[in-house]
Amino acid sequence: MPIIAAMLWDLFCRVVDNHGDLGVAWRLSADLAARGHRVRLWVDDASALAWMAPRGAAGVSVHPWPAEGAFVPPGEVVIELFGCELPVAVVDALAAREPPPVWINLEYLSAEPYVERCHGLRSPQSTGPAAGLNKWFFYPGFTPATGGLLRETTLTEEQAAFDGPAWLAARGWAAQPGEQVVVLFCYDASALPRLVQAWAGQPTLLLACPGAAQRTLDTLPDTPGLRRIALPWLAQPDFDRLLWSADLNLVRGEDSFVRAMWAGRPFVWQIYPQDDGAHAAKLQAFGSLFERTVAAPGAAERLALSLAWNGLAPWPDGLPDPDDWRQAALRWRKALQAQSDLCTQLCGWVAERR
Ligand code: TRH
Repeated sequence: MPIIAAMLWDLFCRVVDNHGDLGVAWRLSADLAARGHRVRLWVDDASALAWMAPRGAAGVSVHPWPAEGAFVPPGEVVIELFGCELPVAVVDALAAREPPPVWINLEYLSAEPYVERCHGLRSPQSTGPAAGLNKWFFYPGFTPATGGLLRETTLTEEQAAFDGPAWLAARGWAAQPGEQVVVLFCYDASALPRLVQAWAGQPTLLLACPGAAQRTLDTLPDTPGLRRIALPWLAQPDFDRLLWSADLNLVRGEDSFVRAMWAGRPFVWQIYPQDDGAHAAKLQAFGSLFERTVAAPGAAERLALSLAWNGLAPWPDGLPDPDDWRQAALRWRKALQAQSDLCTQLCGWVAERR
C-alpha cells in the first residue's frame, strides 16, 4: 500500500431504511480515523448512532445533512455512500476546490460478476457545476478484483484474545453446558418455527436482536430445549463480539453479513428483499462464490437452507452438518483475510488519483 499522509475525508450518507447505510458509514469513518485520518460524516438521520456508537470515535465528527446554501470547503476526499445524491451546495464547493477532491461513490456489496467490471470505473461529469470533474465508482466485494471488505487492522488480534463464553456470561447471556448459541438478526423470521423444529434434540440458546427477530419469537410457543433471550441494541464493537461468541449467526443486509464472515462461524444470510426480486440472483451469486471458494462438503445443504431461510425455496429435509459448516466458514474467512481490506484499498486508490 502506498504510504499516504493523513487527509480530511467528507462522507455523505442518507439513511434509506434499516441500519446498514449508517452502519457501513460509521465503520468506514471509524476505520479511517483509526488509521490517522480526519473524517466528517454528514448524515440525514444520525439517531441510531446513540446505540451503535455511543462513545463516538476520535477523529470522527458527525454533522447533519448539509442545508442548501454555502458548504464549507470539502476535504481531500469526498465519498457519497450508496449513490446518495450530494446537495448542490456541496457539489459547488467541490468544484471550487483546487485541486478538486477525489470524489467517490461507494456502492452496495454484491458477489455478482458486474462488481469486478464496474469497480474503479470513472464517471466524467459533463453538466452542472461539476462539469469536467471525475466521480469514481468503488465497489466492495469478495474477490481481489473488487474493493474488498471493511476489516479493521486490529480485528484478527482482538478476536484471538477474545473469550466468548466469558463475554456472554458477563452480560448474563451465558450458555448452559451442551447448548448451541444462535444469534438471530433478521427482517422476517417466518421460517423460524421450521428451524426450531429442525433443532429438536439440540439444546439451543437463541439470542434475538431487536426488531423482527424478537417480534416473531414472541409469537412462538415455548419449545423444550429452546431458551430465548431478547437483546438490547448493542454498540457495534459489542455486536461483533456477540457474533464471535455464537455457534451460528443468522444475519441480514450488508454489514452484519460481513461481520458474520469475520466471526468465522457458520452463518445464514437474509438478504434485503427488493420489490423486483433482484435479490434472488444476488443471493445465488454469493452462495455460488462461497461454495466454489471453500470447496467443503455440505454445499448442497448450505445452499438449500439459504434459499429456504429467504423464502425462495421449500424448507429442506435436513440441516447442514455442523462440522462441515464450521470448516467452510473458516475457509471462507481465510480466503477473505488473504485479500486487502476495503480501507487499505481505498487509501491506496485515493493516493494514486491525487
Ligand atoms: O439494518 P440492515 O438490514 O441494513 C440494510 C442493508 O444495509 C441493506 O443492504 C440496505 O439496502 C438496507 O439496509 C437499506 O442490516 P445491516 O446491513 O446488517 O446493518 C445493521 C447495522 O446495525 C450493522 O452495522 C450492525 C449494527 N448493529 C449494531 O451495531 N448493534 C446491534 O445490536 C445490531 C442488531 C446491529
